[in-house]
Amino acid sequence: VLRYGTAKELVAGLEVVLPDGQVWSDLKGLRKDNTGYDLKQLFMGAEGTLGIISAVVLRLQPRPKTLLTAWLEIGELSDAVATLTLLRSQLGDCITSFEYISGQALALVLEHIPGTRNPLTDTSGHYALVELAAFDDGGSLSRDLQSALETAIVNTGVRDVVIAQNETQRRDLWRLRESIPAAEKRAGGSVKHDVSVEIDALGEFVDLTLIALAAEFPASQASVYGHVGDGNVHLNVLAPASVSPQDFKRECAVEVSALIHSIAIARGGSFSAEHGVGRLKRTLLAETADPIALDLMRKIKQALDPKGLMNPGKVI
Ligand code: LAC
Ligand code: ZN
Repeated sequence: VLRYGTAKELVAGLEVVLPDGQVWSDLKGLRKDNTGYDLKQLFMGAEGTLGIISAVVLRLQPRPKTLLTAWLEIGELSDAVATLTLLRSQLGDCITSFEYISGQALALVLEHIPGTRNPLTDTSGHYALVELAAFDDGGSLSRDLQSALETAIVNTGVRDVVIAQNETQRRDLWRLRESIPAAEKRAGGSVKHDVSVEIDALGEFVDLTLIALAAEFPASQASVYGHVGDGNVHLNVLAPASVSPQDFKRECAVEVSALIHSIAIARGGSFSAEHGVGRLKRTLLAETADPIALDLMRKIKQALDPKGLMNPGKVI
């Protein structure tokens, strides 16, 4: 997303089977086309409630030749945002990933995922995984990255850096990030969230939410990680050590989510940055969406699927 845009931005054409059986097709793949409404955007993210997508034209990008991957220890989450801003100003748009990993999330991975190893010494800090793409052997980008990281150590709270020296090390770093959902599951499961706020507000939002969580649900554990470059974090909440994960989820999931979503929404954020609405968040959408937006969505649903055939009970 950081470099190439969201999936929605990378779709250049769609073919859709409509609820009445007609097939709407626009697979020309034009980069520019301002002839009327952008119909394809209606069907993306509609979760199958307006039609069934049966073909897609994707905008492709050349595959980079070299990937440079670094694991950073930072002082706090807002340092991740500042560091990303700094790296972008020095390195441009070659940054393809910038993921945040809280110490708690890392500790879960190291405890529950066999074969994982901490690249640094402890798990008490905050971490970021950065990846850059080059279209040559990466020699000059590597030098630029090192100098940018030196600036980041002085200016934006970076405390320590590990740079992958080969593909195995690169995969090992990514595994630490990508195993977090599996580690949470092995720890008994979590109450999951997928929130986004305006990127500069991300650090403050997470700090505030963690304070509110600690006050309302003492000793609950937060596993925070995600796509800092997109302003999107997963703020997942695990049971206190003294409570069984099943009991915690049964008794507290609704209130925990209400708390986190209310803080995100109050800050102009989203309660579903990437995973959609489905059944779970349908009521939340109805309760919190802008009334004009909701009215438009209902009219579109009614116009395209008056019999309510498509994926009933989802989204709207
Ligand atoms: C992730 C999934 C949960 O970021 O969105 O790992
Ligand atoms: Zn995610």
